[in-house]
Amino acid sequence: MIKTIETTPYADQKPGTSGLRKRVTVYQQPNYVENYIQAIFDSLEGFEGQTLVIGGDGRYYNDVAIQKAIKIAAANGFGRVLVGQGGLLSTPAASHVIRHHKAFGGLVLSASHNPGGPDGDFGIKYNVSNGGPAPEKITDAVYERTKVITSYKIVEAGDVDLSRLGTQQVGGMTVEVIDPVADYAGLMETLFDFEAIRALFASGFRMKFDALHAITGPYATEILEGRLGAPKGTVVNGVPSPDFGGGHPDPNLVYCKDLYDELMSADGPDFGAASDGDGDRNLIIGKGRFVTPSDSLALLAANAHLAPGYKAGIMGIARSMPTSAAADRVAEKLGIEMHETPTGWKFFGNLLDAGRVTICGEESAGTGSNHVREKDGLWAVLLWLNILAVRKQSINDIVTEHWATYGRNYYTRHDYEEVDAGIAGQLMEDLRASLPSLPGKSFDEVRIVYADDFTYTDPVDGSVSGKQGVRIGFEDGSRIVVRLSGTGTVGATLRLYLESYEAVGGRHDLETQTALGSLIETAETLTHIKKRTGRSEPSVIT
Ligand code: VG1
Ligand code: CO
Repeated sequence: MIKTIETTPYADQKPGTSGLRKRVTVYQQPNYVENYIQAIFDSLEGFEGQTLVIGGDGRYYNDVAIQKAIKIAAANGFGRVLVGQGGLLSTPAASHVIRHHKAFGGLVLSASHNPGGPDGDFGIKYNVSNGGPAPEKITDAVYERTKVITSYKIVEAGDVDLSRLGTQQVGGMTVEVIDPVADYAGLMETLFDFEAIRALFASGFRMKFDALHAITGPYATEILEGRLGAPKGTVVNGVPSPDFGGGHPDPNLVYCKDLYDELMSADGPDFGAASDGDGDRNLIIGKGRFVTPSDSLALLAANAHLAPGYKAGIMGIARSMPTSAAADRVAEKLGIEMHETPTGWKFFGNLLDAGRVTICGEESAGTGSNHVREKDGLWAVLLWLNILAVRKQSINDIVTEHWATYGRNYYTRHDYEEVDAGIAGQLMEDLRASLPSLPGKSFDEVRIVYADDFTYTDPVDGSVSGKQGVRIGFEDGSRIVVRLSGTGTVGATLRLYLESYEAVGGRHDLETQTALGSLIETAETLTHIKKRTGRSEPSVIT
């Protein structure tokens, strides 16, 4: 029985960088989930009888939201829902399931690297038929719809048993509960040389993968320990928990400090890795060497041909604007296209669909390829393993050789979290207003050559996205970027990105914060972030 329920709009359902992320308590308001999902369906056309994929990272409220989503999908006329067992699907696996089963789209329920639990965050993101996050054209339409919505449709039915594999019926729609890992693991086997990686583990190579009590646990356990023969215990914190074991599922050096310390010790493992809440980010640490995400993108692009899935070479590389230019040097050497896009994976979709790029990455620990339309944490780990199995060198050697060939882009990001939104907004406005006066000025005897607010014109469909972050570039290739986060749920988060280039033959062994010391000071002079926020230090340095 389909029921139409009257509702009133919420004013705050504007999707950010990656879907609608809010506190769980916000989502628990009457009809909050229902309004948003109905607004998504109202903004789409032609899904009658089609397949919708639903899955999430298992965080608190996942189960409640999924039952609602299934019943609203049935009432709106979808023909079939594919849902991961237990409601689980990592973000890259959801992307693959959408593509593999030719679904119309999918709902990915996650707040990614944000903490979970009753006081944590929740999120809903809509992905389109290519498996990628909906483009701005759709997210803008959804937001407009949420502001005027007056009713939603839902079937009256009992809950679906998400623990049972196989098909069930909900109000005339088929719901198929699928193994969340199988399709994805199968895809990985087509891309990488599992035999070579098996031999690497058999030779005594030791690895530690920290799933941070989040979604990659089942995937990493099946693939690394199950199919690749890594010793039991290689995967730690491998059982997803609704509040991520009370932790912060963000794979950076702050929240993975223990893993980092282990890798820096002489008797630690050869390789350390971690992924975030929804499985699309990656942290890569070799013995004695942390690999920055920007460097990792460049290294993976330069070595991808060593894996079977990329043996014909890559078509091009894309990186988000704040990501360091290390990958640009690889593209130049390979003679392939290089693209600079705004922050957020949705901007890579068109380039990947058009076959113009094969590998994409962001400084925020996101790397991926044309195998899906999301960034993919475990994919990056497996590509690293494949490269290590072929090159038979340590990560440290591979990284330092790379710098010797291409030069080194020193890079860091300073986050100021939960800043007063008014102060942060005003700071950005004032900074923007100061931009025209900056070119030509010198700091530490280095001249500013450009200062702008990044505008992206999509080379495939011509769509234009403005105000994507302030960038100030210097004549020696160094760069300061400032933007406001679009994934936070409390106040505002200011992100300051700093980069400098040390050419081939230069000093490649400096500590990052030291190497960037004078640029960090210049950034404060130009932005007054510390002064205006009253913070003496960033909340997180990555
Ligand atoms: C952040 C990152 C961005 C990433 C986004 C989603 O966005 O900077 O690179 O694509 O999170 O990642 P923002 O707007 O807060 O800077 V995930 O793993 O949270 O889906
Ligand atoms: Co994520």
